[in-house]
Amino acid sequence: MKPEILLIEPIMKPFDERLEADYTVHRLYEPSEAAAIEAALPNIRGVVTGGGTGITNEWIDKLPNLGVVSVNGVGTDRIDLAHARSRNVDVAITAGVLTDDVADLGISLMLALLRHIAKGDAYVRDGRWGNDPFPLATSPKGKKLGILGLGQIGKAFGRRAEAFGMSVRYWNRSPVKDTNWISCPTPVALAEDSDVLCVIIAATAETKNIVDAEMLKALGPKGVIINIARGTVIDEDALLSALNDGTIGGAGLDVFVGEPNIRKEFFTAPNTVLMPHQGSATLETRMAMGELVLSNLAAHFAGQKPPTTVN
Ligand code: 8YV
Repeated sequence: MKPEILLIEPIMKPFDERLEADYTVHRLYEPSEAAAIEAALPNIRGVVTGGGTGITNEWIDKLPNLGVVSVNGVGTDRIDLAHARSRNVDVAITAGVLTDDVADLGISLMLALLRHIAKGDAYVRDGRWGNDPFPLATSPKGKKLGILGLGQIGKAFGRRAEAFGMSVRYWNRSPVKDTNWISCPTPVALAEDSDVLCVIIAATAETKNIVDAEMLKALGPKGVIINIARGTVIDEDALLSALNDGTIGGAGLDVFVGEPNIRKEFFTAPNTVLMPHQGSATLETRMAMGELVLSNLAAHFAGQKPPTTVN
């Protein structure tokens, strides 16, 4: 008998096929499977989900024999890790394999903002070249980068920024030992000392809206903010006001509250570059993530602890 698992959001075809080969797969996103899933609840022993989707406590509690949640991502903000532990459920993530691509996307957003890439693209396509002036851009060289949340991705962003001639400082909730970069005492102090602020802090109850009106004011009218973490770590009301009234110079955003139904005000906010949550979305990284999702699941069903369990 193949073990039964619940797939909460679609996964790339090659991994879907391999799941299908090794497990009985129930697809929560397929309305036609709802009745079969209700009947199978006691048999489901594993869950596969995405970092942005997670799983609710209600669903964890509906699955009495659940032992593992294998997350296709590193964010666990949509999973109550303590609750999962209390039910003896291991939650495993795709640690390590997406670091470089997420950092690359953050750098892309930074350069796109500083060098007016999106504006330039529209300017050429609109036939304005030769008719209207185009604004001078800002060089990253010699500028100060602030990193809010110095985990693996923050460090990868910082190393890349140094290659562009930027100096790096950060704020982190706990002390970071293996770095020579300057540690700022508070998030506001970090923003005050940054030309570019990269937000890559884990989304938790404590970090909700950590980037608030005060931080944005401290970043200032020439400062730009990059968010490659989660929408919830920025107060979006404060961000939209700060963009519209020139409190800050611009924003490069890959993540938003309520994705994909984001606030329409972002469409018209000045000096913004928007991406549809694509940090880890390269073929290479998504293949590596899929492998890790499957190997974490396989480890559990082989009676081992999934290697990248986080709870
Ligand atoms: C994915 C992510 O887009 O790792 C994360 O937490 O947000 C991204 O890598 C997401 O997990 C897909 O659901």
